[in-house]
Amino acid sequence: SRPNLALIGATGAVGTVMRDIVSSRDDVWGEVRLVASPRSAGKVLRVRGEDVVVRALAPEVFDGIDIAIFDVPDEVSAEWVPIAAERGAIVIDKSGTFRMDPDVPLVVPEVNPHDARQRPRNIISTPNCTTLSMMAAMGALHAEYGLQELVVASYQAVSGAGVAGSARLYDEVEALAGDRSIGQAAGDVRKALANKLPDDSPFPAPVAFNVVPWAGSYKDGGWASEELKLRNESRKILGIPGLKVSATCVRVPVITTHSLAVHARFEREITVADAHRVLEAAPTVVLMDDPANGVFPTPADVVGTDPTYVGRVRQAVDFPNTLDLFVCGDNLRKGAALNAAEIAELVAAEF
Ligand code: 11C
Repeated sequence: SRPNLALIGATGAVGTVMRDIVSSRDDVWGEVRLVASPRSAGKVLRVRGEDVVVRALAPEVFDGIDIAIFDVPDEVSAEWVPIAAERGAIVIDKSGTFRMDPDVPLVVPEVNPHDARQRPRNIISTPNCTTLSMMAAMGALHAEYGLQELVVASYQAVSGAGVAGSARLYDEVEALAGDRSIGQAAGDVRKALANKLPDDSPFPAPVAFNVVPWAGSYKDGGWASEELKLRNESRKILGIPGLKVSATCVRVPVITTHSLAVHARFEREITVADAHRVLEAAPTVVLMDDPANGVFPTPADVVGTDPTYVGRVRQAVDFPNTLDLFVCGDNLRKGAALNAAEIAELVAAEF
């Protein structure tokens, strides 16, 4: 039979892409129910070519629901995911709340699909969009060459911070456009924005004409939460508890698509040709690696598409068994909605 699906957080940045993805992939669903905060209840949104009225989050919205995909803030998931699971829905949760719970699998279908079957709490988590942006590629390389260490620098798009993140970059660019005196003196971008925009940016510094070495919340030792998530989640997904990971997460003036510069050390000797062979064989990875002819992935060229793109694969000159490479992935698609939809389809196949 066809399971009934609920999308919780249907009006957010990821929710919008989620409706598009559910509408364009093979339709395996019975009812598709849209749920959001009371503020958005009553709105009419399109999904699968039909108008659906958004319902306010309440215990009853899970009645008759088999699978519920949550994309809401951590604290909303903490409260509502257990309610949905107790009422019989299998929950796929995008928040950070349950990802490291040993009784909750953290799943990337290309890497650890079998983990989705062990879900004692009726909850499956889907990873952080930064972690996800490299998982299909790194999982494929790990399967053959055994990953030991990852050093990563991220170049994260503003839509990782939701609708407000994208709105802020558009507003900043508009506020600064045409002023060719800007970006030449310390603090001038900040000052120009302070005169034109409210002081309510989701980012701790101007993001237009700038890069911001911070993503997420403050953690002990000066780490940003995104950097620790990248470490902990990579270990769990790949099933390598001792994987050495160090990351620096940076926000850049890109609307959507996260990029990562990855320095990866393997157990076995690996050449660029080896990596090309593995990545070309990985069904959801696209290799774009011909830099002599200007071929490498950039966010502007991959946004709105599903695969993980890899380029700039090089053998690290001074490090044995080590590659450097550049990865791009749409943070709202594979980084969020698409991965959740793929997990939901894995579960739906059990019905
Ligand atoms: C960002 N990756 O780009 C974040 C947003 O743990 O799912 C998602 C946070 C998370 O800001």
